[in-house]
Amino acid sequence: MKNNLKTLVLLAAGALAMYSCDSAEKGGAKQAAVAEKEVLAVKAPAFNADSAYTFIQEQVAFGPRVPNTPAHYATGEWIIQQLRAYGAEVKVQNFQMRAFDGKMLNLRNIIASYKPEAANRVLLAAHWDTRPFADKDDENQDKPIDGANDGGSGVGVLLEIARTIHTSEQKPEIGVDMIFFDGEDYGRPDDSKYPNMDNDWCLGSQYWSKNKHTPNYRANYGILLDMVGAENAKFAREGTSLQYAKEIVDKVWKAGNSIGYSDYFKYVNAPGITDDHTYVNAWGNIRMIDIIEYNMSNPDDYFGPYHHRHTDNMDVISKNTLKAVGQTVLHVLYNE
Ligand code: AHN
Ligand code: ZN
Repeated sequence: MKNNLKTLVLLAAGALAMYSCDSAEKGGAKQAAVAEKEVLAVKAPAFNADSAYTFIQEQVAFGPRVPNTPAHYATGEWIIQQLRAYGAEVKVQNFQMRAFDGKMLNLRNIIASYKPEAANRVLLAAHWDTRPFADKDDENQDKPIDGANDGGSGVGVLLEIARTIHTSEQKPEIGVDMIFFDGEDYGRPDDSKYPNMDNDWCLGSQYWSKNKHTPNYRANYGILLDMVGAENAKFAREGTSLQYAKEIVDKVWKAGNSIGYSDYFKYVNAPGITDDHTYVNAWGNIRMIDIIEYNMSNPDDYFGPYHHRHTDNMDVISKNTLKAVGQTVLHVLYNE
């Protein structure tokens, strides 16, 4: 009771203080009500969608980031270099895994940490490889895709969050880790001559979930970003995320809706899918949600019309969507 009272008084004082500042410019009781509400949430620094967009362009300019190619290696070096420039402690996991087609892939998971000493941590993730084929396309199915959205967008948003944490005076209280998973998109095409198999997608997160970058690594929870850049994207509450981490879905959707992105974070439940968060939850024992575009207008395909097609290029990327996702994730980080 005593504490509650103290909190109330502090909130009222804060509201009054903000009211008097505001009133000089705008005035009105409405401002006071808004100010009182805002005292409860920390305002995160602004997410710069122009910069995130440029990070996607830069990735695409390397060429498709297909494992065992020079473009893939060079992109990995570039991601490491960016993260170091933005003040993160960076660890790289080098490993090999066999793909569904028998090829041995040289893969790298890249892990960036802010405040590595903090016990309370949030883990962000995205995959940085691109699909070696365009198996849903009508043409050039055997050629790799640009992966501007599938791969590029998640990395672009994470790099921009890294840049924001580094350049803002204001820092999150919690520690933040970012994992750039490799080998996510080397799954077996549906019509492949190779036999069906389990666990053909998400090779990097499978490896990391069994071989953490530091022994006994813990995070309070994780947020995976996959296909977070397409124009007019809708993010539904994905089934695997709800199964393992419903409170985190609630937290992130509430954050997105509270700061004005209700057009993106929809209160719609979608079927569960296999993505990197599946292995982090099931094998890595860390609850992680997936912010992934859900195609609400096509009951036959979970994913957008560009998915695993050559149309997954810069033309599908929207700065508004990047802003909605990046600002929402920053809001969550800065309110922990
Ligand atoms: C399935 O297609 C079931 N999972 C892969 C999810 C994915 C592909 N994310 C990006 N590309
Ligand atoms: Zn994909």
